[in-house]
Amino acid sequence: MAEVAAKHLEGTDRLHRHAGEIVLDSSGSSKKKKKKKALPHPKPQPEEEEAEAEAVVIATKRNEIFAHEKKTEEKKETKPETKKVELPKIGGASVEKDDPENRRRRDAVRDAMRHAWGGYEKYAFGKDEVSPLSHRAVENWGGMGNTLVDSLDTLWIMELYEEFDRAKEWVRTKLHYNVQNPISTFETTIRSLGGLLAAYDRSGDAVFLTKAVDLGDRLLATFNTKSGLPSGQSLLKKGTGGSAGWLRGSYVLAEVATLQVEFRYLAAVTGNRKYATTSEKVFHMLKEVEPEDGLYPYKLGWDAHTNKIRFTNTQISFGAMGDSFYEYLLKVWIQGGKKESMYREMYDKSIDGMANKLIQKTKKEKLTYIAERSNGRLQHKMDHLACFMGGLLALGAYTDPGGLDSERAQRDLQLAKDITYTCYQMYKQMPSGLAAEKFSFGCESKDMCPSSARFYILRPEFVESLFVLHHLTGDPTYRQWGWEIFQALEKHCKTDIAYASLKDVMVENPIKEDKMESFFLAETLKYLYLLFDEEGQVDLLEKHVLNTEAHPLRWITDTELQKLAIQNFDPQEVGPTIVHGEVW
Ligand code: DMJ
Repeated sequence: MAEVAAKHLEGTDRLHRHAGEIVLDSSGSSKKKKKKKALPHPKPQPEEEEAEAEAVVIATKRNEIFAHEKKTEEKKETKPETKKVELPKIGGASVEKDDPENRRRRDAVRDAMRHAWGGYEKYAFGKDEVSPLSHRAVENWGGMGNTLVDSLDTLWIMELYEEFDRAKEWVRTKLHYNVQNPISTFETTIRSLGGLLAAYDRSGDAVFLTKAVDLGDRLLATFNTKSGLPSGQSLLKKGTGGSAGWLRGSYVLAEVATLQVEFRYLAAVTGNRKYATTSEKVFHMLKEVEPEDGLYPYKLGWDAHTNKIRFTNTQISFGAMGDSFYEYLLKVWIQGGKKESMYREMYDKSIDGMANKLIQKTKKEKLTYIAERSNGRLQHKMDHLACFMGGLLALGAYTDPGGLDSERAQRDLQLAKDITYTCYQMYKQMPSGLAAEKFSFGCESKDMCPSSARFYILRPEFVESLFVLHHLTGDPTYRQWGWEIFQALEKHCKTDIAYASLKDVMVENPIKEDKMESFFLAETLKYLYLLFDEEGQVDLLEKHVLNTEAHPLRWITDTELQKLAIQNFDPQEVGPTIVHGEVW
């Protein structure tokens, strides 16, 4: 173990030196200006080949490496129709450009961010979270400034540059990753690593990259397991990983397969392919055990006899535990310039499986939902979490290699619209106008009803789909729905200093709970802002990929991709560099 840690730290120091060489200006605080320009991005610093080969004994096969509002306040409940869209409208706002009402709504979302950030800055600056009712500062993420780091690119996108500069100064002087307690590898990757990388991508300020390299190296150590699957928990200070006791040694599908967008970007900007090859190996292992219908049970184990993944349950879900695995199949493919066909093929197979086996419609209202499956039997329920699928399916349709007019793309676009309409009803049918955590279908008197989990924790998935669908189709209905949600948030969740979760959305005046997750600032408010924004700050078809925490990262260039690629993946040869795993 000592050897492992020493080796790990050597690698970290070396990378720090690289990052150190490319620091441009991370100290100066800029004055407020209309549009802050990103610093020119430092050139990637290629790592010495030998040292790299020593650090990562993994090779990755790639199959073909190079191979949207109405101007009136009138509420409508129109179900967007599927019609063939001739040309994708990037930032569909173009059809309603310069609409003052639209700008007013965008600015209202920006005021909400100012309010939430203001409360955090006043009462909990640099702490993981602020409690929106008691004003307490909470360190529940190991003390890594979770809310601050997760909010950086939202501040930048909303042009809240003074706030951004103060946050950057905290990152530069106070942020460290000598975290003692076990933290979630997945959550830390998507929130902290993703947050730092998007801040770097927007601003070009190397302070964020330096911190990201430090964090990335520590997180990378969790891949040092017998299988090469990353441990669910990380001990960042020691540079080791372990598994949470309740999992009894199993891995969670979404946790092991929602790290790759972040690590690939880190590889591209540092020129160090170890981040890409180590994390991408997971997808290759999953490919080896791909189910016929492309639907993966969400608990995984490692079979030491076959040297392959084995499934340790039968539960299929596009909600909790499974969701973002399917998301990253598509996004990794898009991130690499749509060249690595294995990822797109896996995505398409899974979506075919979903469309053929899990998609259901309710009897009366004809609401489309994605059922779950266990032991081969359908379970008629859907998590709020699965509402991101509207946006994902639309993105998959607009990028379909067969074209948007193809049968598959049209099927997926229709599904995207239908699922998003169901999610809209999940909000609209609740007395509070905000959705519960989980829904059941085919209830006694109704088509759809919240299950026992009636709380709302400021989740973003529905507004995520609204943003993506509006961005791609330009249909103003999605803006109208987003404005309705925003008003419900203002009415029920706003506190004197921030925004609070709700205990039960089934009552007209829900009780607030003393909790504001960082994803409210990172995702919910960002998606709402982008939904009304006309500046085209995010371009999903040409330039950006959003990680699962809504952190936008530019695509990897062809040259970068070539450097990251290692041909001739041989699973027998790519055992772990270090065998280690702790169970807590
Ligand atoms: C976020 O951390 C991410 O969107 C993740 O993929 C799912 N859960 C939360 C938001 O609900």
